[in-house]
Amino acid sequence: MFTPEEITRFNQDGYLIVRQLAPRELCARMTAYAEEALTHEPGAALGMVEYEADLHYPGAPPAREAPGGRTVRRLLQVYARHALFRDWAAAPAITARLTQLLGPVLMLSQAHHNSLMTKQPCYSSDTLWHQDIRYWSFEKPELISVWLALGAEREDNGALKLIPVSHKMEFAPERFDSAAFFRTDLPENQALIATARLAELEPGDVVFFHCRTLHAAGRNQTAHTKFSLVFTYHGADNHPLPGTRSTSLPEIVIPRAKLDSSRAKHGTIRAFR
Ligand SMILES: O=C(O)CCC(=O)C(=O)O
Repeated sequence: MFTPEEITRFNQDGYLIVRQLAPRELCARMTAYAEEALTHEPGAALGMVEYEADLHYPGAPPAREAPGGRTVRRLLQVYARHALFRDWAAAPAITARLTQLLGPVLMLSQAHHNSLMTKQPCYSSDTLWHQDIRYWSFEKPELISVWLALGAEREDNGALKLIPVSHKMEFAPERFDSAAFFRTDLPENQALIATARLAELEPGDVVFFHCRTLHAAGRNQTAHTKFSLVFTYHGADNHPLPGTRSTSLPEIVIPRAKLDSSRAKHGTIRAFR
């Protein structure tokens, strides 16, 4: 469970890092799955991978036919791929904490994230400043992503950078470009970006972050692929809007976590209230 102080910090900053939530052995097994998938690309034919070249982010190969054009940026639909990921998605270490923030019944959205990021050397790209809410259409902007580092994450291999408190800020539409990236040419945006914090992570560390928290990440400048697993959750009282991409795949109802005695101690304090 989160302590009341952690919930206050999440609500204040829009993200929270919890160290060593996943065992190293689990991280190693997930990494082995990803390495195998990158070697054989089993999901490529089914559209279950995303290529760097398709997004055209800075640093990405210009086309799938270009050198490095088959560099996989992430393995998609990991919930459906393997029990390793399904079990993690429903692990009490995650879900007990999320119920404190999102309410008693948790849903996992398969329509974005639900992926294993594979930030590879040579051909990875810069993810510019953005809020993840751009990926979803829900009744309320109340979704939380859970980012599990499977290896060390540092600035030089493209660790996340997050801007504290940005989830509470209202931004005029002009502060974003046409692709919904937060513009870096505006002095008021630059001032905010200067407050960003780097999320340096060890394997097993988890970042919980709000869907309105501005974040970015650089490309991988090391010789080793960086692997991170990301799922996104919302409360059952927050529905995806019909006819949008958010309803393109079934929502997963996450079984209720078995709560330990610390729940009695800390209680349930919902965020977003
Ligand atoms: O690792 C990265 O490049 C960041 C990914 C990201 O922010 C996203 O997919 O929303």
